[in-house]
Amino acid sequence: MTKSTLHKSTTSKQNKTLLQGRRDLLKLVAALPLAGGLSACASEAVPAVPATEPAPGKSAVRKPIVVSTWEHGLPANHAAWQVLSRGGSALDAVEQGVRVPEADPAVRTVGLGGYPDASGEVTLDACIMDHQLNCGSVAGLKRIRHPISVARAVMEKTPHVMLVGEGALTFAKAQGFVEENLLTEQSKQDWLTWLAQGKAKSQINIENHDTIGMLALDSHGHLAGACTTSGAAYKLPGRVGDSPLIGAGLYVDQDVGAATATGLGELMIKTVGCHLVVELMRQGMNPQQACQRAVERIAAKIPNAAEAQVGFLALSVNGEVGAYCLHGGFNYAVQDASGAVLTDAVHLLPGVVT
Ligand code: SD4
Repeated sequence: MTKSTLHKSTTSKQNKTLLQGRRDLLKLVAALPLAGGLSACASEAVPAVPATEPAPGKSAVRKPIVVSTWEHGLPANHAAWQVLSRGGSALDAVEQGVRVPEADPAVRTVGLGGYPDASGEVTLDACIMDHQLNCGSVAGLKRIRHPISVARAVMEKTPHVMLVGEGALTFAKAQGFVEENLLTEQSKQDWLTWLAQGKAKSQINIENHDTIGMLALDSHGHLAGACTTSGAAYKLPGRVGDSPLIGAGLYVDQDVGAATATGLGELMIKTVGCHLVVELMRQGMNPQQACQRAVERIAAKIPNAAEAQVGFLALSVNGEVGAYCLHGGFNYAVQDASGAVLTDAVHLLPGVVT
């Protein structure tokens, strides 16, 4: 990273306070009639849609550039930037970038060391997409550290888009990927604690998500995206989230731009969220406006959406960036020739939660 400007929003002490605040907030929001309550909050919290960049076609293209969800997007972007800054492809950049958190056991929501499902098995979901609608995906993949690279192999070496479960593992091994245990001691202990607590949290909630979604625009003007996760902590075995689903957790259209998502996958699946963001951009919205509109759609149409977190991140074909989330606390990393920045996304509901 040649230059790094990090804007960190919270300390861990603040986080604890905010967590309590989040719980209070959720109780409050749960008590509101959904449509009226959320739109009332929205109008207070977000007086106007801020356009972070000029409208498409009105400025020079900002490239190369790479953007990622969450703070672990910073080192991931750094790896992607090594590819982009040397004239490499967006596709190579996003694959190399997201392999960083996949291999990091400290990132508890992606790859090695990720939270397991309810049976104690780490199962991974990932997808990748290029500027020509080529895409590949794996879901419920066990014992392989880099599902994103398996997804790329599905894209490039099979006539299919998606492989799941045992078939995905068999394919990965045939491609030379090595099986290994992905359940670290820390993840195992946390899982045992969860079991001992009577499975208090059987679904994703605001504390246990942090998928990495990455979008890149290379020096040739090509877009690509990648998304990879261990999914909702302690999910039902067999549960698949949005992250490996083209259109839900990731979408790329070279005519318009790209989008990726984080949060409770069921909400993105129900709205085909990332495809929605890209289509809104096609209709003329900038990435920021499109992400906001997609979150508003989820909040307005899905009962109890406010009990979960949802965040979208988008990149236009001109290199404009936008992000928006339901609850404050979602941040995203941007890297271009001017340096690396971590930014808090604008949110629909009042308050910040982490
Ligand atoms: C899923 N969207 O499986 C993923 C989880 C996630 O940050 O963490 N997102 O639903």
